[in-house]
Amino acid sequence: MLEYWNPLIERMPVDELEKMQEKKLKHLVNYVYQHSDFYKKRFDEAGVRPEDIQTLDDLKKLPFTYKSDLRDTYPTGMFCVPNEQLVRFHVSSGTTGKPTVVGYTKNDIDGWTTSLARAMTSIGVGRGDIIQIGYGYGLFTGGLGAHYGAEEIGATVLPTSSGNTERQIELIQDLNSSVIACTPSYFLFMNEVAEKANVSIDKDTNLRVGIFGAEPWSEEMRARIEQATGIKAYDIYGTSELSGPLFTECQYQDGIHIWADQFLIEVIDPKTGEQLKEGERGELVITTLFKEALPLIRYRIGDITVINKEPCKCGRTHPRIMRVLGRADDMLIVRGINVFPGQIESVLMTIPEVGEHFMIVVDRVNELDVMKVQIEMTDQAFSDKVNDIIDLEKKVASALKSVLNIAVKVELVESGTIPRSMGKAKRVTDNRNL
Ligand code: DLL
Repeated sequence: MLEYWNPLIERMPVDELEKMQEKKLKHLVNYVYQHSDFYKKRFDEAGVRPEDIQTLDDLKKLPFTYKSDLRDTYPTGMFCVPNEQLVRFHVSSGTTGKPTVVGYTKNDIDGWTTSLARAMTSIGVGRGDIIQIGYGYGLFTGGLGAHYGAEEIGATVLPTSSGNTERQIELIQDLNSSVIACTPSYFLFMNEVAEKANVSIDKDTNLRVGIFGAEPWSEEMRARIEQATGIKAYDIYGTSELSGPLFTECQYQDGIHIWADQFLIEVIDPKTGEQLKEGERGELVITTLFKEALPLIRYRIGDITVINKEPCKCGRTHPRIMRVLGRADDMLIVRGINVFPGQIESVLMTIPEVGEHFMIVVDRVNELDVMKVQIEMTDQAFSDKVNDIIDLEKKVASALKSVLNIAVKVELVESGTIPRSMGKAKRVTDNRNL
């Protein structure tokens, strides 16, 4: 049965939704102009005044904001409210530079929670479900974000956080968890640990839904997960700058619904900054329509996706984004050819002998880029015969070449050799920048 958290909003006719967006956008530009020196300066430099923004079409007159702006104004230079109005901070790990700090007012937390309550309801999760949250709790937004959404819909939360994998399996069994929320790579690892302990997620547990995100993953990986564990695997997307985890697919698993009353989305050509048409692949840009502490105007997240405004079979009228391929800066350029790690995953997951864990290693040898993919075989496919191994390496290399248009060296490694992840998986070792 189809359920909605707020049917009036979720099924609102598109023209009404757009009117609402227009009103909120006008309010937003005035608000940031008055409350943030950062935005005032940025608007002034671009020669835009709040009154220039009257329609949604005027959005393109506004200057972009970037992750580097958050870093340059570290920690709170872009905030529009004084610290005493904040109820929480989250801080990014800063693995690729200075960390970014996001502050939340009470209303910001409520808006975030509402977004997730709608999302979780749209995948048929609600009261009576036991949601085990295996995203990290703490400065990372995954744990607490999912937690608030799950409590809002009346589900029971089991806040395991990430790690302690044997105990996660025990609790799935002992407390009858019906939903698991964690990164897809961590769930694969959990399944591996369960199998070693002779526990079948499919037969020995009540798990029926997975809420997987925080990292790119492919349709082919979804097929593998669903087939191996008997659960329905849903994609969840969000970023810490926008709040944290925010949006999921609905039960039709056909794109991620972005709540248009809360966020305005565009897809642009990353080189020219021009808006692209619906259906064209480009860089996602989001404007927040409800946030008070850290509103973002035309924020260039850097994720590559496609917008789909077709009405969804579920009856929701809000636009969808199709599976996120990753950030533009996750893209590898190997001998001048663009390669997303997700493309490699898609190819590997169609080859039955290949297991779910892999590592892409890029080196520069004699001034030439060389890409190697290390993969583990599935236990069923494991063979001691050298010829079988060579044949499989050739098969995988040729499948990768036909999609990527570049020669890839394939190396089969022993099961368990590739590091497992309990959070975001690290799939690439690029030795060229060392
Ligand atoms: O990863 C928030 C989150 C937590 C989302 C739990 C979903 C579940 P950040 O650490 O700021 O926030 O990382 C955000 O991760 O820009 C994407 O590049 C990537 N990402 C997140 N979800 C997906 C997804 C959280 N479903 C960055 N598919 C984003 C592809 C994703 N990439």
